[in-house]
Amino acid sequence: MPGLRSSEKKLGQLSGIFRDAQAFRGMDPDTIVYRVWWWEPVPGGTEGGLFWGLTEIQPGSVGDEYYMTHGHRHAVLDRAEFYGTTVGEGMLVLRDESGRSWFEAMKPGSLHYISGRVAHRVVNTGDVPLRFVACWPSDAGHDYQIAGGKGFGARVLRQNGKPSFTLTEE
Ligand code: S6P
Ligand code: ZN
Repeated sequence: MPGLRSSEKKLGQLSGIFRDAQAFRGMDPDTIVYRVWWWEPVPGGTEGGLFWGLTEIQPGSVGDEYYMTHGHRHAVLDRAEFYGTTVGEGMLVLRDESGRSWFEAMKPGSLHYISGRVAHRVVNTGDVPLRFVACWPSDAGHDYQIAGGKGFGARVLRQNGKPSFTLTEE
């Protein structure tokens, strides 16, 4: 099908994202953290079209911080997005322009509406690959600057064997 794409994100491409730099340096940079398959039925930038994607995040952690996506907000700021979880458990970490950070629990069947202007990142807190589908406008684009290791104001860390959403000063 024309417009079908895929990409994989390896640990080495997520430098600066995880808090424990020492643990990060001790890991294999070729380890795949997540993969994305998506369909662009119209060219990127087309007004009025939609893209559809599937993301699969592996279980794992860097130190006590669970594997997660890089995170972004949309380049065209007011463009929203839907996420729907199909397999696994995780947390959708969100941050609005005022700097308020919060999360939504992800589990099979959970649906999430991400308003425009809100940065979004997904964390796999479970023992199996976390899969979610996404639908977003074809002219949304991506701005990855917000998440250059900082910018979300929150981290999901394993504490006493359980995921804990922790606000940070970053
Ligand atoms: C696109 C949508 C997802 C992410 C994917 C990977 O708007 O939010 O398809 O691109 O989950 O995350 P990231 O932060 O590396 O783009
Ligand atoms: Zn997005």
